[in-house]
Amino acid sequence: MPPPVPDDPILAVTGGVEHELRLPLGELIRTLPRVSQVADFHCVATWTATDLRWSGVSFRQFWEQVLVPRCRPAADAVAVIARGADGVQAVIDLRDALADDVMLADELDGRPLDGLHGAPLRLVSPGQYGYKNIKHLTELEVTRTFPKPGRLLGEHQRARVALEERDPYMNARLYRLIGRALIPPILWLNRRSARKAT
Ligand SMILES: Nc1nc2c(c(=O)[nH]1)N[C@H]1C(S)=C(S)[C@@H](COP(=O)(O)O)O[C@H]1N2
Ligand SMILES: [Mo]
Repeated sequence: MPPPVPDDPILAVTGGVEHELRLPLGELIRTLPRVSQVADFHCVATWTATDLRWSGVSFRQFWEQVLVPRCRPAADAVAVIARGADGVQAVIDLRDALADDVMLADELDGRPLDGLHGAPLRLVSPGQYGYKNIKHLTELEVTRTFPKPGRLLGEHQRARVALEERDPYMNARLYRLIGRALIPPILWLNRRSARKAT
């Protein structure tokens, strides 16, 4: 179940900053120029959604025009931990977060994001696997070190699709084989729950 969207959603900036910030999403969206892009989306478990039109604001513009002047992040900051309202989080290396195509998106295919795909705001980083694209984004924690990834299905520090950085420890080809083998049972479970819901 997607987490409920509060009446006055905010994006908090915490951690390695001089001033923490709780920014209402309305203000975030009004402050920065609107951008959009069409991109493919790759889940690490091997499925891909093609030609998605995202719109919102650029993460780099948010960083440069809002976060840096208002929060003053530590000079040695290396990453942000993006957190969703459902408690799911991902570490985004600043080298990836500040790429041209990383967005804070509030619309998908011309409509406001729905609960399934991350309402009200989502981090979109098409160059990285889906698990870095945090939905229901509520907090960005600035960090000065990289947390150690978990051993089982751990989070790769970069998770760049082009380099097939699926997992910090497991060989990418083995990961891909396991992911593909799991598609049929997952489809079956999906269809079964869709049937039950109707
Ligand atoms: N908040 C939150 N964000 C999340 C997830 C999640 O469970 N919670 N799952 C991640 C994973 S693994 C993938 S592949 C994508 C799936 O995006 P979709 O649900 O829009 O297809 O969301 C990512 N972002
Ligand atoms: Mo995923």
